[in-house]
Amino acid sequence: MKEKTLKILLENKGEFISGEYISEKLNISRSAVWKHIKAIKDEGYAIESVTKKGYKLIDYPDVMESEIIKSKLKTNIIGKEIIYFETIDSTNDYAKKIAKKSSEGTIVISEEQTKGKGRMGRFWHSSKKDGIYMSIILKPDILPNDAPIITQIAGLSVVKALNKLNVDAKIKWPNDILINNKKVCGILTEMSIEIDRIDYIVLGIGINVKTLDFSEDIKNIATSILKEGYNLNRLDIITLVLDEFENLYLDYINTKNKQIIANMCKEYSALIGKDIYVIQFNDRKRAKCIDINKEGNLIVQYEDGSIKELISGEVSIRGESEYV
Ligand code: BT5
Repeated sequence: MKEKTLKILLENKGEFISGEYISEKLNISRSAVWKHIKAIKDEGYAIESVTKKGYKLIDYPDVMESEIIKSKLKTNIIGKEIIYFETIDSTNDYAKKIAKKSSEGTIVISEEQTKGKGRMGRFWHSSKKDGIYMSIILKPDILPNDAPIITQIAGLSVVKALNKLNVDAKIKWPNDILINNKKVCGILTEMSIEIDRIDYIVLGIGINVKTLDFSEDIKNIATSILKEGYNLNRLDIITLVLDEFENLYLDYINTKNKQIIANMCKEYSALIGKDIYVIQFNDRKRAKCIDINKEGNLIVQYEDGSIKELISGEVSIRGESEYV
């Protein structure tokens, strides 16, 4: 009943709700309502109580629990089911275990990861309550070859959400989100395929929100939203990212229009127009980034004038003196 009381308060944030209304709606006594409100306040929620007016939720702590996220989401499929952990090895690994029997849009989220993963077995630093570590289970009716577009859509949803919150974030092709040329978010897309169809995709998104200390190996390339001077709530970020994601994802599934995605990727690109290094195995070549094509591939021009299309997963991009 405490959860249901909280849900009513969340649905009416900023407005007074009478104790009588809550007691009638939940079929509990007024004193039970008062007890639940007290327990909710003890958890860190700011609630104003005024005689004859009732209770008004003013602010909530930065918790990521399923019901709270769901109450703020405007989505229809993404986040209908949310599985929340205080700690886990990797949300992607857990999501892969349950993907077959889960419905599309199910989210696995954790306050920390002990074995957060990047691409190709790399590590993802996931310190407790500092970031957003989540995986979305998807079952799109698209060809396996088109799966990289899901990574681009995820990158766009993070960057659009952050820009809506006035954070100047950009995409470093193909899967990093940067603030001031440092990495604030990484995306790991894993999938299971059967011959020519996708069984499921697990889309992992890691965002550094309040992290201030990064380990020695990444402290020059990594940053967090707070470190860059933006004091934002994880809950506001996650709900906005998921709302943006659902809109872009469903639009793509319905229209299969890659050009729109490519255009948005160009608009938010941290690379277009820049001189960079293209790194492949031990080879490091200077080039200028000139475009992102309809397939989502990066077009670069090397110093000898030749123009090449780069496919994600095959190359790394680095800046001349810094990360980009
Ligand atoms: C990525 O890989 O950027 C994908 C990261 C995906 C993490 C999410 S969190 C939820 C879900 N569950 C998981 O287990 N994973 C996903 P990649 O492009 O390979 O970049 C990895 C590299 O980024 C590392 O080798 C480090 O150099 C750097 N790095 C590690 N942790 C970082 C952090 N927290 N912030 C910025 N850079 C980091």
